[in-house]
Amino acid sequence: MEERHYDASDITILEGLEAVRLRPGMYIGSTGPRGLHHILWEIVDNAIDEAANGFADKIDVRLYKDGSVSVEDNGRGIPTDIHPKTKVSGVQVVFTQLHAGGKFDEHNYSFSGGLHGVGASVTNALSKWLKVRVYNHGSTYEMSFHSAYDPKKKKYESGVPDGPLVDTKKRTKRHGTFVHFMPDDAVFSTTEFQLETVSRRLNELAFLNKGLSISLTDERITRNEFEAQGAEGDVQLDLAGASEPYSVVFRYDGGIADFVQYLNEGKTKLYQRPLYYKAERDGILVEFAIQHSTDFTESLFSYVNNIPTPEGGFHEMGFRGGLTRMLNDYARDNKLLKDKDANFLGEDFREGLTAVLSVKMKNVQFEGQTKTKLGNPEARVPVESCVVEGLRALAADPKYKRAFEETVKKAQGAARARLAARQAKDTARAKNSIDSLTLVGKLAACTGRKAELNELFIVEGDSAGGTAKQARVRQFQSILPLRGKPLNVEKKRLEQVLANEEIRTLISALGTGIGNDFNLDKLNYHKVIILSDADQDGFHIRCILLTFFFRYMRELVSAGHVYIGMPPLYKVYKPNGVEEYAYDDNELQAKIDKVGRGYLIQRYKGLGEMSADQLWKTTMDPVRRNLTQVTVEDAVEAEEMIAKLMGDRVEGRKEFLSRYANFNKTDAFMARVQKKESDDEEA
Ligand code: 1YM
Repeated sequence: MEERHYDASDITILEGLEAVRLRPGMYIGSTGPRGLHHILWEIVDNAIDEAANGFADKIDVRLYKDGSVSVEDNGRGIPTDIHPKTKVSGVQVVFTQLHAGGKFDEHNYSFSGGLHGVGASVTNALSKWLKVRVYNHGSTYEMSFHSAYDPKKKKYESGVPDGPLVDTKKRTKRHGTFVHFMPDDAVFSTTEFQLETVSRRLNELAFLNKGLSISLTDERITRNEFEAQGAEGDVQLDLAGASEPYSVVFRYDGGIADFVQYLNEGKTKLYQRPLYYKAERDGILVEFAIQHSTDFTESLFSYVNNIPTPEGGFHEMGFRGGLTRMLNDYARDNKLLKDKDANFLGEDFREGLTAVLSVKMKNVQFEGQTKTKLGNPEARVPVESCVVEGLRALAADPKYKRAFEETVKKAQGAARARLAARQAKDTARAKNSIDSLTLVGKLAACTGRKAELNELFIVEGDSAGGTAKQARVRQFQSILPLRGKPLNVEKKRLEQVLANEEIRTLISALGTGIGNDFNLDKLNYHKVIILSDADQDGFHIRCILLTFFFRYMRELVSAGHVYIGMPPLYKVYKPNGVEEYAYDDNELQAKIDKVGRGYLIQRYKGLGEMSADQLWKTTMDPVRRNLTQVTVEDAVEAEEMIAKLMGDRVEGRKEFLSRYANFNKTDAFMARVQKKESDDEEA
């Protein structure tokens, strides 16, 4: 590992911590679960930076029973010497001054961007206590901070040092930084870290930082308990160490090439190893991995400084441009183009493509609806030229000859299909254009003309559709009943998708167009609400629709227009007219307690069992209903969901359904409730 001299004078100081306490949202986005995890990412980011700069190769994250969390790395350790301007240690500066960091210095080759990287001091400001240990110069240094109400000063003080940094004189050969903190429950609506969330992000970071070993230990749960969660029925696990805390290590020596392989699991690949390349151009680090499968859709996952950019931006433009340019050149040089002036379109080369693009650069600017779009125009050209250069180098290697041949062959198929479809579409358009498609008898359109206020309910089945039509407020609620299951779009080309009646009706109702012609400004409804039954069929329909939106109208999703309507699962009532609705099993017990003795339970199997009045009260009334907004925050998760649900492997689907749809659990609960009721009667 590289040696470099740093001391605390490298630190630049900007502001104090009060502001963070006063307006946490400004610094971490929210004080909900996202904000909570954000203060962990701040610390993890510093450890990742240390690794990315070549000084650390191991990071350990630990979740404790008391709700605290720690992060440790084996890097240089945060500077412990006294900062000449402030006369305090580097550690103190890092945890008490906003934006402190050598990483803002030009000569330090480090990247940070967006909300990330605002610093460890934000984490300190929003923690009840925080402890730091630095191993360096053969010794162990310690410092701690706390936040509490100071009755003398009559105000809340946050991130206050308990004393200066101390050299404990504990001799050690280790070097690195250990940070342990307790999120403040006076700040956050919840202080419970989610294993799933932490695990996903650390796994992603391990993919993005080749060779880095990231371990995660959750002391709140044993290995045995973890295994039992994912399994169906009663499982007896009695493995050695099964009562130890749950622990995993993420490490990928192939980096994003392994990531692509993981994303393509279960697909039929056109070549076995992903194509991978890494280079630096004009101060921008560019890394990509690609692999084609027999599928028809494109999945590009892009990152800037390890932060996902699902809305794309200039780096993606550069990537796509480079891919198209190089592959067209390759096809021409190898006489694979019919006529030497002809070209494939970029989309031809991207049919069935899974790609990961990771860019690292300074001064990033994030834009877009969710601030996940790279707005730096200067990123485009260097990315494009690295992609061209990288693919050329790979194509010159006989190992990859087949990969390029297969890619061009696939593009030829795509181009042929595209031309055939264009002809067919032109004919069809003349007869029955999507724009002028008549929807009489299907869509019950609302009368209002304000898209911002309008809602479109996509309802499973004609019968539930009929009830919803009676229930709605026609000024702003439109109902689109779907007959049967819409087409599974995952395994189809756009042209086949467009041939499906249900899908065409849907596109026409939304008004936006589709694919490349998609225009969000033309959207007729700012809330698009999927309303399906709470059973397996309903779940499947929901997934098909989400896949469709995700694949062909991703902006609709990323701009937050798609919602899942949540009909209640149970009505808890008494003959005297008291009634309460429960939307899940947890709520059911609460509602039973609320209604009290002598209650009855009705379980809804489908939307069709509800009266118009009930459907309105529970599911459609904006004041009382329960909507879940669909986000593409985690594109990898969405991709996995789609692959599992719509993919080739049936076992995957079964497993997923039983895990997420939870029917077994519901049924078991109903059996218990019924038993309890008869016990009550006996009593
Ligand atoms: C568990 C969290 O914070 N590691 C860490 C942080 C720093 C350094 C090393 C570091 C950085 C630099 C120089 C530099 C930080 N230092 C600073 C500051 N792990 C964790 N490991 N020497 C050490 O970037 O120049 C901020 S973070 F500001 F002091 F340099």
